[in-house]
Amino acid sequence: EGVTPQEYVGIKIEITEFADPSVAESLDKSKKVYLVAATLRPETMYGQTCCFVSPKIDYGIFDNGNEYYITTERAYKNMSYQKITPQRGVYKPTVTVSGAKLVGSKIHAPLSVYDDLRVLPMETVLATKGTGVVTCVPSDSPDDYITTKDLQLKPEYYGIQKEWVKDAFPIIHTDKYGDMTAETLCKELKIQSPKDALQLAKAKEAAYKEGYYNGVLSYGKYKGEKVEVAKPKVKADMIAAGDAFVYNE
Ligand code: A2H
Repeated sequence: EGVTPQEYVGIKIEITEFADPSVAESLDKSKKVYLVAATLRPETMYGQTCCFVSPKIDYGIFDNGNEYYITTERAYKNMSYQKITPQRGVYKPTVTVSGAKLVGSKIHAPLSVYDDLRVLPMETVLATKGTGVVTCVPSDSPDDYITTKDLQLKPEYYGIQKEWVKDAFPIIHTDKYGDMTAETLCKELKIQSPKDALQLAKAKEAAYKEGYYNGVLSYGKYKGEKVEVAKPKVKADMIAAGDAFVYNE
C-alpha cells in the first residue's frame, strides 16, 4: 500500500438474482444487496458490461442498515471508520461467500447502457486494494478489455456462459486512440493476456492520461463535454442519486 491516500468512488451494483440462491438464505429478503465496486473513473459508468470478482477471494455480505453491501472484510472495516456504515468499528459480516459462488449472479449497474448484466470472474483482482470488486468497462480499461477477451475465448474454462460476456460500448472519444481506447492500446502494445502485467501497466497509464486530459464523452447526460469537466459531475450525480459514495484508503 502506498503512503498517499487514494480516493475511490464506491459504485453500488444491485444483485437482482444470486447464481447460488443458498447464499441469500440467511439474509433479510426485504433488503437489497449491493456489490460495491471501487473505481477511479466514475464518468465511465455508462460503459459497464459486467462486474468482476475474484473467484479466489472471500467476500463478506454486510448488513449496512437498510441494505447489504458485498466487499472484502478489509474494505468494510475501513468504511466503518469513514461514516459509510451504521456503526463505527463494527464490521462483522452476516454471511461470508467466495467470489466463485457469486459468478453468474444477475446484476443491475447504475448508468450502464446494458440492463441485464452478470458477475464474472477476474483472476487479477487484488484482495488488498479497493473493495475487491471491480466494475468492468472494457472500452476504457485495458485490464477489463483483455479479461473480457479471455472470458470470450475460454468460457468453459471459466465456468461461464458466452452470452454473459457483453461487448465493449464506446463512451469516450480521444483523437489519439479513437472510440475504444482500451482496445487500441492493447493492440498497439500487443497485449495478449490479463497476465501481461508490464504492458498492461503502460496501457493503463496511457489510457488514463489521454482519457482524462483529451477525452470527450460521446454518450450520456454530459455528451460533448470534456472528461475532466464531466467527471466530477457524473460522480456528484451518482452520489446524489444514492448509487455511489466516496471511499478512501
Ligand atoms: B478502474 P489503483 Cl474505465 N484489483 O475503474 C485490481 N484492480 C482494481 C481493484 C482491485 N482490487 N480495485 C479497483 N481496481 C481497478 C474503471 C477504470 C479503472 C477504467 C479505466 C482504468 C481504471 C473501470 N474498471 O483503472 O491501483 C479499478 O478500475 C486504472 C488503474 O488504485 C479502479 O479504477 O490506481 C482502479 O483499478 C484502481 O487502481
